[in-house]
Amino acid sequence: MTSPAQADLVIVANRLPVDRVTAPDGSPAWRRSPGGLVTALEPVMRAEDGAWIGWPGSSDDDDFEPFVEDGLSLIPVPMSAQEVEEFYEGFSNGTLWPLYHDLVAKPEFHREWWESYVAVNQRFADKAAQVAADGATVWVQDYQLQLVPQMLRQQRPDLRIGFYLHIPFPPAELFSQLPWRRQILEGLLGADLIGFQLPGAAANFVRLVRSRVGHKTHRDTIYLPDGRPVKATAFPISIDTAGFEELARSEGVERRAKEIREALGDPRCIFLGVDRLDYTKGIYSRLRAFGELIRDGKLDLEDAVFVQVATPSRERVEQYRILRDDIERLVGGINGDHGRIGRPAISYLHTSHPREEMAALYRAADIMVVTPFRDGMNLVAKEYVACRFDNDGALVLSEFAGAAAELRQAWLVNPYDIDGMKAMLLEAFAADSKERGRRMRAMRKTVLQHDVAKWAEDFLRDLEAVPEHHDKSVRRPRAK
Ligand code: GDG
Repeated sequence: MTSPAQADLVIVANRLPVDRVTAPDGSPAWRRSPGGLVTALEPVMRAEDGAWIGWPGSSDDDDFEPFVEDGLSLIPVPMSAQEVEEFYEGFSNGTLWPLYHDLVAKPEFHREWWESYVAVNQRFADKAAQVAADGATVWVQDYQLQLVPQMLRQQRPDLRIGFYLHIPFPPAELFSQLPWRRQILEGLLGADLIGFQLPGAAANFVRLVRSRVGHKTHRDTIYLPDGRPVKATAFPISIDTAGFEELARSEGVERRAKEIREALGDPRCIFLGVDRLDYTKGIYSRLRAFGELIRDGKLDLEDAVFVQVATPSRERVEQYRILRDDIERLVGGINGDHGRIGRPAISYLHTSHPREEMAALYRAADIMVVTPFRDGMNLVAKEYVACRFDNDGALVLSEFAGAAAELRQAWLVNPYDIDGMKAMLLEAFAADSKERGRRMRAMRKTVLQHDVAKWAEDFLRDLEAVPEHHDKSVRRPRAK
C-alpha cells in the first residue's frame, strides 16, 4: 500500500467512502456509505492504489489520522458542526444543489455560507497539497469542492489536476444568479481538465468562462492569459456493470428476488423506484401518477404494486424534511384509499439497504421508474439494466436524467407531465416480452460497453494528455 504522504493518485471528495457508526457493543466502527460517488469511484481507487481525502461524516470525532479500511487508504478532513451547517447543508446543498438542478427548489444565498465554503475548500486543498507525491495526479470531485483546483494549483503547480462535476452544470441564465459566480469559475479553472456528465454542461461552462471571465476559448479548450490550456469535456459516468450482473446472477440474490415477489403477493407487475429522498428525483409526481392509475381503474391492485425505496438523505435540511412529510402523506393517502389488508398499493421503505438487496429488488421489478426533474446521470437506471441479464424488464426514464442520452430505448417521459407519465407507465405495462427484450438488449449493450472503469480510464487518459503549460519551469518538482 502506498503511504498517504506520497500518493501518485489522490481522490479529493467531500465524503470519505465510509461512515462512522457505533457498533452494537458501543465501539466506533466504519461502514461503507451509499451514494453515486462512492459507487462510481471505489473500483478506480482500488485499481490505482491511491489515497482518498474526505470528510468522515461526523463533526464530533477527534481522531483524524489517516487510516486504511477494507484496503482503501483514507485521509479524513475535519469539519466543525458550524461548518457542516454552513458549508455542507448551507452552501453546498441549500445554494448550489438547487441552483445546478434547474431551480427545482429555491436556492438561498447567504454570505456566511459562502465564507464557510471558501474556508472548507482551502482545508481540502491544503490536505491534498500535503498528500500528493511530486507530479502526482489529483482528481477533485463534485460541486462541494469547486474552489479546490485553483487553491491547490497555487501551492502545487507540479500537479496534474482534474475536476469532475457529478451533477448538471446550469445554463448561463441560472448560474449568473450566483453572487460568487466568478470565483467559482476561476476556482474550476485551476484544473487541467474539467469533466461533465453531458456535452451541454461542458458547453455551458465554456460559454460562461468566455462571457464572465473573458478568457479566449476554442471548442472545448479555454486558454488562460498565461497560455495554460484548460479542457472542459463530457465523460458520462457509469457503473461497475459486470460486478452488478454477477451479483444479480448469484443464488442468494435470485432467492431473495423470489421472496420479495412472494411477499408482495406475486402480482403480475411490480413497479420499482429507488432514490435518495431528494426533491430532484421526482418521487412525489411518480407516486401520484401511479396512484391515479389505480384510482381510475387503469391498473388493478391484483396486477400491479409499487415499491418505493427512498434512502434517507440530508435529513437536517428543511426542504428535505418537508419533502419527506409530503411523500409520506401521499403514500398514506393512496394506501388508505385503495389498499387492502395485506396488499398496500405502495410499499414505501425509508431505509438504506445492502447492495445485495438492491440487486434483488432490481431482479424482482418488472418496471423500473426513474423520473427525476433533473439528474446529472442517474446510476440507478444503469444498475437496473445491468441486473437484467434475462433481457426482460422495462425502464421508464425521465428525459431530464443524464442517462437518457445513452439509454434511448427506455420509455422516456417528461416528469412534469403527469398525464404523459401515466400514459407511459401503461405503455410499459402493456409491452410484450418481445418489445421489452428488444429495448433491454440495446440498453445492455450500451451499459456493458461503457462501464465505470472505462469512464475513469477515459478521464485519466485525457487528463494526462492535456498539453503541458508552455512555461516548463512551472511543472518543476516540489521543493523538499
Ligand atoms: C449523484 C448525481 C449521478 C441508493 N440507495 C441505496 C444505495 N443507493 C445507491 C444506488 C446508486 C447510488 O446510490 C445513487 O446514485 P444516483 O446516480 O442514482 O444518484 P445521486 O446519489 O444523486 O448521485 C447523479 C451520480 O452522482 C454519479 O455521478 O449519477 O446524477 O446526482 O448507485 O444504487 N445503495 C445501497 N443501499 C441503498 O439503500 N447499497
